[in-house]
Amino acid sequence: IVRPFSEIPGLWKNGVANLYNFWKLDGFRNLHRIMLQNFNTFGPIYREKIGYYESVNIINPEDAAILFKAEGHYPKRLKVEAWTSYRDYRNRKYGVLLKNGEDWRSNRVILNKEVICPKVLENFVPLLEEVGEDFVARIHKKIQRSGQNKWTTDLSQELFKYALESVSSVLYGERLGLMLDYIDPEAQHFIDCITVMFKTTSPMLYIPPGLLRQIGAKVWRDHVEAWDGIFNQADRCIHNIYRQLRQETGTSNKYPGVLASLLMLDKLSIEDIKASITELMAGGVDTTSITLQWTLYELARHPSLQEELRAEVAAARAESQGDMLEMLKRIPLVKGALKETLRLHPVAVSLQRYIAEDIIIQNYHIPAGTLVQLGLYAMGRDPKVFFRPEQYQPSRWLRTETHYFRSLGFGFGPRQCLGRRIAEAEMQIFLIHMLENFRVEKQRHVEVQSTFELILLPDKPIILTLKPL
Ligand code: HEM
Ligand code: 2DC
Repeated sequence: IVRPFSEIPGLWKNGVANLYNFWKLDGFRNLHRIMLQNFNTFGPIYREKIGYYESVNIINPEDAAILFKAEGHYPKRLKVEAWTSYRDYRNRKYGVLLKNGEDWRSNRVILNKEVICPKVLENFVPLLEEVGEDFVARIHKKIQRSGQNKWTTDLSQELFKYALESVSSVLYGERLGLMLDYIDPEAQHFIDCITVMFKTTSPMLYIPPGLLRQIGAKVWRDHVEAWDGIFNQADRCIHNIYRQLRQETGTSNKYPGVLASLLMLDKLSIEDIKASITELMAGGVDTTSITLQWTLYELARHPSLQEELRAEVAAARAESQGDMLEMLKRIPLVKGALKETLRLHPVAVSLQRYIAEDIIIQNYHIPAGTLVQLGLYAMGRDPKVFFRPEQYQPSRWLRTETHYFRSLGFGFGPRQCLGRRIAEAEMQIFLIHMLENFRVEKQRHVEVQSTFELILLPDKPIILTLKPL
């Protein structure tokens, strides 16, 4: 017998009281741990209301499958009101990240062909390979300058620059020059704005931005300033390409980048293109760089695994005579390492959908229109889902262990991460170059955990030592 929605366990009756308790637990930065704890208290399904944010939370892969089967033709995530409010406030168009319904679908279908379809990979790989080589050269230089034949540092800033350089080279078909000694202060400002934008978003998940705006709250003002910085920089890059394209006479056969391809295709309005390119540029920095940072951290903690990966890369290099596209087909363990990183350190604490039809999960009835969240962080650490979840074991992704709805770091289905192919290629190429050039070590006795700033970030600086091989 199916139990009614109202009987789902959890705290959902008093949103304001729950928000107060959440705030006392420093929930704005602990969301992932609070979710984990809620699953321990209530079991594999619970209902919750914090402030004005109401959801049903699930953790099992089998339940995730039910959720995604009910996402409908126009899958819809939690509406991040801080982001839509900014655009409404400044009169800017929503891109694919924030659109919904038919408007989302028609834009997404066109973007898919230029950004995520497998055949564009051959255009991206040479561009990303060049950035990877420049990154390695930059690190060698830093090591030389240190005079110690090694470099010990927090790599975050370097990785932000690597990620921005990579995504820009793919979007614009040209380099920003962030691997050089002197970098454009505007680019650095862009990077800083993204961090602030994410950080200021999380309180506004629970307190409506409209209200915060009315009372002139600092968090809203900082958020607006951050998006302004992001849009200004993206506008500059976009205008630059637009102008070049109009002046261009002869046709070169060099890949011109995603933006120019979209402009020439002429299927989306210029305003729609600008909106989505801006989102791609902003979404392409912290996500991959943090994931790479966590991966280097795990490789530093597991030296013999690091050697195994190095051997795989060396063999792949030999077999493919250095053809990077071929190499990427021969590094299953490197790919497993990235999946393993996203299992233990996902960028997104949860995946969510407003379900399009009624469903039954854990024998509870859930009506259409409900916001259902899959606790991705909690699932990745659940011993019922992953054997010895605390162990970083890339090889688990090679074995016959079931992978059914377990590898969801980029989301699922037609609404999954649009930047997925770029992110995967960028991260794989980065690891190939790093493994071929440096041994990565870390200080002993420093345990790094996650903190929630809309995306999950390391809670303290990760200090690594790079030594040339
Ligand atoms: C959406 C994760 C990198 C752009 C998403 C979603 C996740 C995600 C979980 C939501 C998917 C869903 O609801 O099913 C990641 C991870 C990354 C990464 C783990 C890297 C390790 C990137 C990059 C870009 C990007 C590099 C841009 C180049 C986007 C966009 C969306 C999105 C535009 C919204 C797509 C839509 O609504 O149709 N990402 N992402 N992401 N991501 Fe990523
Ligand atoms: C944050 O409870 C926690 O990929 C909330 O590249 C639910 C939620 C909703 C949407 C998620 C967000 C979480 C985490 C960050 C995500 C975002 C959708 C897209 C975004 C996962 C899980 C991200 C990082 C995009 C960002 C694009 C950029 C232009 C802001």
